[in-house]
Amino acid sequence: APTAKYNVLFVLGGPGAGKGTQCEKIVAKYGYVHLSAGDLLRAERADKTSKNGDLIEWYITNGAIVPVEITIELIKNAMENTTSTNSFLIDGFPRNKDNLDGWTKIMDDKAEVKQVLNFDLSEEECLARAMKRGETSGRTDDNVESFKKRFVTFKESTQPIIDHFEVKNLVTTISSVPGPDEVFVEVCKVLDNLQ
Ligand code: UP5
Ligand code: MG
Repeated sequence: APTAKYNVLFVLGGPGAGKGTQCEKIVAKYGYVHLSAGDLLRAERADKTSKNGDLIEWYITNGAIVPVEITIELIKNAMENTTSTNSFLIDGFPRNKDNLDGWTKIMDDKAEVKQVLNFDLSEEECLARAMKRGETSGRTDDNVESFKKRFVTFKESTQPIIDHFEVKNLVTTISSVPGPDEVFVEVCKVLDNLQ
């Protein structure tokens, strides 16, 4: 029998805009499985048996986007290894045209993108939050130099992907200025209307 397609929500927004924070809340209330592309890449980088560790480290530290062949494999494996649900939050992906083309090629017939949540926060606020988190995160890209590169990449490469989904009427943009609980109220309005 044909299996149902995966339900996917993409979660986008600038570096430090609150994607991961809101995804945790969505998981707790709605039971999606959260796949952060950045977390998957950091785990792969930490895996001593991976041949891609050094390459991933270079891209992350430089705020650049890892070639999609690597990222899509990690996402696809994580989806296929999940048995509890077929609904996924994909956080921080697709970030550029290479990512989108890779997704379309590998996943388009297996997954339906129901919605794109776009968390909106100014560069100044994103920087402030990332630097504060950097005091404890241990992330090699939570420093001013890497952050500036991440933000340029977001504006130049990721915003056009958000625009692409906007044309398909799939995007809801939510301000990340208020506190996490207030932002989540707006997220719930979107998710309560999805089926
Ligand atoms: N915070 C959160 N919400 C708040 C609120 N409403 N009010 C006040 N504070 C709030 O939040 C950041 C900080 O802000 C936290 O301290 C939080 O408590 C506070 P977080 O939820 O972590 O924000 P998030 O948007 O998830 O920030 P993150 O740094 O994870 O975003 P990035 O997009 O920069 O990082 P990601 O992990 O997605 O990617 C990292 C790198 O991996 C990329 O730069 C790239 O090099 C690589 N990558 C790829 O190459 N390909 C991919 O597909 C994905 C990643
Ligand atoms: Mg994150």
